[in-house]
Amino acid sequence: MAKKIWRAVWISDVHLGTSGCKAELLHSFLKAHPSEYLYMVGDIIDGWRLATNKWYWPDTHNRVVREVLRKSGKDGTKVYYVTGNHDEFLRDYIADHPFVMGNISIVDEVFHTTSSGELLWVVHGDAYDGVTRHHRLVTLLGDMGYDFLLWSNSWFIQLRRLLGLPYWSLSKAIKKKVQGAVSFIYDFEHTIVREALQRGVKGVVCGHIHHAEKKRIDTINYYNCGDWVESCTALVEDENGELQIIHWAENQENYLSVDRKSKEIITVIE
Ligand SMILES: [Mn+2]
Repeated sequence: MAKKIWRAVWISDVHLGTSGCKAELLHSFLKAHPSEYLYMVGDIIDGWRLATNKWYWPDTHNRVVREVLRKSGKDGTKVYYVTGNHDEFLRDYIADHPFVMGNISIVDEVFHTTSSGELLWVVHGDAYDGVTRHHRLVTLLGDMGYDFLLWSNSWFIQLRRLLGLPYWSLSKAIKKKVQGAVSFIYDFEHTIVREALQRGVKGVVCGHIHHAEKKRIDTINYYNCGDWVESCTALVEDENGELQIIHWAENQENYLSVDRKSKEIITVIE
């Protein structure tokens, strides 16, 4: 039986070049979802890491790149690489005109028409969060990881005890952070929807906040691709123009082999 060809596939926040990237799962997802259009909605290659000399590039990351190139060639998939804040180095190359090489285009934003005729605005979204743009250091620190936070916290608690200071709860601090994240997500979604309304589109597809979503806000269909650092989610459009979220890590045989230690505590604002 021939494989189903999806009309469009959207992925974002892959962060190739970091150890957190679930490249093997992404590779198997891409292989299983041939499509007419493939939108890579920003933060695909993590250029911030490149700049910090902590560059990490195993063969699994090459396989993802090769699979995308193979699709654009053999399958004839139209590939759009939409720039994000972690791959902002690409924005310099396309400042004057979009970069086009065969079926691959690098753009800051792009419009997609679903097979049911809905016009969607496709953009990474970092320009609309109001936090990350000014807190690059915070997100870089976030990469240092949850384990480190726990480790340093135990030292911190001992130090406080030595100094006769009252106990300081890590879990309380995290809860506070999560509450902050909820309002951060709310602000992001409503800001980008306002922008979408101004553009006269029916919906917006974005990424950036690592939180897959499909919902209606005002009159706009809001879609977020999620990420391939933690949730391993993507958006797909079927032949009727219906978009759905795919949770690829769930029910995958190789799920347990995936390194789950690399959870990033501040991943939500990346
Ligand atoms: Mn981003």
